[in-house]
Amino acid sequence: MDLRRGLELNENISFNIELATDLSPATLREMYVTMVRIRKFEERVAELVSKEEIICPCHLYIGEEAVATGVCSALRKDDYVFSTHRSHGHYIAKGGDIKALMAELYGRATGCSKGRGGSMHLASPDMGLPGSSAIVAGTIPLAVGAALAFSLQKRDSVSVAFFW
Ligand SMILES: Cc1ncc(C[n+]2csc(CCOP(=O)(O)OP(=O)(O)O)c2C)c(N)n1
Repeated sequence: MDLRRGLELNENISFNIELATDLSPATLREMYVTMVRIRKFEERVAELVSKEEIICPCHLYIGEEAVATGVCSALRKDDYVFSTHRSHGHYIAKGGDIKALMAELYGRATGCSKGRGGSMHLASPDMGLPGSSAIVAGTIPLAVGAALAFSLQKRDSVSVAFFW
């Protein structure tokens, strides 16, 4: 696929695609494992939804694993991410507990949101995922608010809004 197609007429747009060559083999392997972990989890969820074992609405993250993995691999535990209606991958990449995630999809009290949130309202505050919002673009003001709080606290944490 030609990624430049459609943009050729705009002379002001230039492309500077750099490979992340400074990442160590161990880091790359860890990132690959995270992507596979997300994919396997999602495939299992798809099966369970089709069998109506899981009845909460689920939006899968298949095909987007690299986005969450790449972003979260550059973050620390005390950095925040705010996630969307398609939040399983963000939760896993940020280091959330997978059993607590599955329990949440089953609506169990042991779920990461105590079984009250479901797929679209995952949270793992200890891992830097304060919450998820199914309101389109709703993560942007949340992340900006957290960034303002970090700034006022003179804390060097980063706040990320996933919004698609
Ligand atoms: C403010 C708002 N308007 C409408 C909706 C209904 N809605 C839920 S998902 C969605 C589409 C979101 O598209 P995109 O952000 O591209 O995510 P995708 O599901 O396609 O990955 C819409 C319009 C919503 N959740 N919030």
